[in-house]
Amino acid sequence: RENRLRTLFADKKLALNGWVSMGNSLLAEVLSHSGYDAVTVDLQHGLFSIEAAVSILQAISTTGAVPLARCSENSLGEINKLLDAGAYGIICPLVNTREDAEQFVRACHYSPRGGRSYGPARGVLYGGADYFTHANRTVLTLAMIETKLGLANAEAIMSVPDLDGIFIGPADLAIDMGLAPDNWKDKQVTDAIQSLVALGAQLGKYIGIFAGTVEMAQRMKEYGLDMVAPGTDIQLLRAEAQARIAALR
Ligand code: 3PY
Ligand code: MG
Repeated sequence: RENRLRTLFADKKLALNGWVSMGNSLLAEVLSHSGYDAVTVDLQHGLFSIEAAVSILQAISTTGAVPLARCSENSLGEINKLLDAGAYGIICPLVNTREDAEQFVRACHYSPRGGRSYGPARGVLYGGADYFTHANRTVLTLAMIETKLGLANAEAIMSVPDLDGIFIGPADLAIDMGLAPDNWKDKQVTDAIQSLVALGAQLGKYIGIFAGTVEMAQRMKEYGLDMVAPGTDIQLLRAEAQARIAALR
């Protein structure tokens, strides 16, 4: 099966990415039915482990949303399990150097392009019986740039062969710049985001970002991002609960 995120990228269309940080497959199924182009299972900040991620990936793949996962760290073992479980793309946190990016890309590709080990139990169910022959080119690899070091090394990171692109972590980046995590409007952060978007356009790489509010997501759309994740499941639930309570108090 093709990866529809690649088609959207080729057509220069913005992809909207849902974010699962609660370890419940029904919630993931509900979210995935809402019309997102992709839904990400977050193993880094989601308070659950790999077993829960499997049923969440199953829930996402009952819909047309492309199942993605954010691994908890740059680990061959965990990344291989997530791909075996049917993730069609991996977002890797805290990629700070070219070496980090090379390690990440190797974990996502079978030899000779990498060192991924074979055993795609659900990969073949989601991706098709020919999974092995196309996995290296269908699975999307996004390295997170979310530190000053990562930002300084952005061009070297983005130049790694077989890395599809980056996913910007504005909260960690703001913290590393000495700002509050939600201070994305600070010029240091917006300048960084815009320079990464320009670099992506120059190098033909995919650029995604997390945006906790609708206002931020709209601004990121204006900046020309390829993918925006407009809030986590928890953020959506809280915002809507608070809005309804405020409307009725
Ligand atoms: C960040 O903003 O640091 C993130 O990792 C968002 O997912
Ligand atoms: Mg982060």
